[in-house]
Amino acid sequence: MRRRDFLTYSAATSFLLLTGCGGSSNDNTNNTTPPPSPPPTTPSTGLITGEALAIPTLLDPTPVNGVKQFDLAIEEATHKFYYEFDTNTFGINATYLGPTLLLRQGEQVSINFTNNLAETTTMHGHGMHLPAVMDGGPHQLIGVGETWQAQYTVNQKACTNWYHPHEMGKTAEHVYQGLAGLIIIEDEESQALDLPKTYGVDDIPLVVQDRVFDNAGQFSYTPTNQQIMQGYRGENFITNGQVAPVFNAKAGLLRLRLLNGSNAGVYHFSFADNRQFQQIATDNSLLEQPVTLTSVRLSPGERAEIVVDLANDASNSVVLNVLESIDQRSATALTITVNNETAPVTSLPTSLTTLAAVDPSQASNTRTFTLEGMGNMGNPVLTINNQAMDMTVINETVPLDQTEIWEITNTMNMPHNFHIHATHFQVIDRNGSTAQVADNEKGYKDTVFIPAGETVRFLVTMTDYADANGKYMYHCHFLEHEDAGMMGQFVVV
Ligand SMILES: [Cu+2]
Repeated sequence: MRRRDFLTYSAATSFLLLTGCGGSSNDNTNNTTPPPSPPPTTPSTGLITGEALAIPTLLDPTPVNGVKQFDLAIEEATHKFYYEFDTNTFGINATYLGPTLLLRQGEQVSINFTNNLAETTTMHGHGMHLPAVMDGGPHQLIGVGETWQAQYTVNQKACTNWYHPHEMGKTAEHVYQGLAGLIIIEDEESQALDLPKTYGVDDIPLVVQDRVFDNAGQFSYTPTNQQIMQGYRGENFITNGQVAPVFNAKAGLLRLRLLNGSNAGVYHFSFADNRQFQQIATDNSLLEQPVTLTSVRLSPGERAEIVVDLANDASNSVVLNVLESIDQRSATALTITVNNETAPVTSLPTSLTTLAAVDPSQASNTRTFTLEGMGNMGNPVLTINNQAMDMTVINETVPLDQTEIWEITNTMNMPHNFHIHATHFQVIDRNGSTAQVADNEKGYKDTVFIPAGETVRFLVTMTDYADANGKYMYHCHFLEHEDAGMMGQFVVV
């Protein structure tokens, strides 16, 4: 464990010890008559907490000539974060966030986004392996009142992806307003595995974000130049659009699909009692075997599927905490109340999938990317290889079917990450050391965290969709950084 990480985990642990003392009031071991409890008070102001977890709707597709058609409407809305305020938001078929799309490998889909906002936006399939024109990046603008269709054949392994806007210079603000939703991909292998997989019952999506609210309970997306440089983070953590919600689970295995949906927070998820859990999937695939952890780090855009064993927790509560490690803020992400029913799955398979071997000697080329800060506090400009994102420039031309090493160096004194469109990659090493690649990042990834001053290398092959005019993006997924220029374009030929 590197020293920086050790400091972070120490901070997380001391927080857990503190919150662990709070305890529940369900202690029945004392036979003396308890003092009369005060009458329950219903708060009427402030953030609403402790509500039943909102599970995003699983959107029913309409079959049209063998194509599964999903219809989504991007809309202005108001959402209840506060008792006394209605917060102005954007949502997708909802007042905040959007429905979950369940796709199966090999099927044809048409995902239709209608923009009912008063401004243009886009909708990108993050983690999706698809043609560039269906990617929903900055070049696929959806005009006011228009419908844009992402039509493709699902062509990748089982994983948890997501969709969110990606308009040049507007991504951070549009995501902040509430535009994001999950895409769950299944394949024959994942369906055959004895994993918790009943959506909303033992397979739960958790989109975790942080927000700043103003005095009127409105989102305050007003980053200063300094906050653009450092990333815009808030003190209020929300899970599926709620503060500290509660989910009732059966005693047994519970699968949580975690998405760091924040603009610029580095999240460490752990349980208040510091119990072990298993990570079973990274961004773009299952892991070959479950990996045992007590904390999992996700930078913006990254996903992890974790499984927690609640078999011995009937009638008790288990708390999932989130620690944001840049600002060192922590919160309850979810309280899980465990009932007396037995969950259908009580043990995990030991083998989950088979992934490509990580063999850097197969690479024909190394492509280097340097993440840099330019400009100044009055005019923050963030670049990759000395270039700020320019819609008219193709920064990289990548040959089809050739394995490459991409080497990303973060020259700055702040963390970044690196996300690529088009396909997944596999991390080779960190700072030249394969030992620094954690077991839980050995699955297929599309976003990788890069601490200050460090270098990450990954192996990537563009296997499909050659199109000299089809622009894919690579960028830092700290959304303020992306919007301030830390992004580039590549084509596959
Ligand atoms: Cu960044």
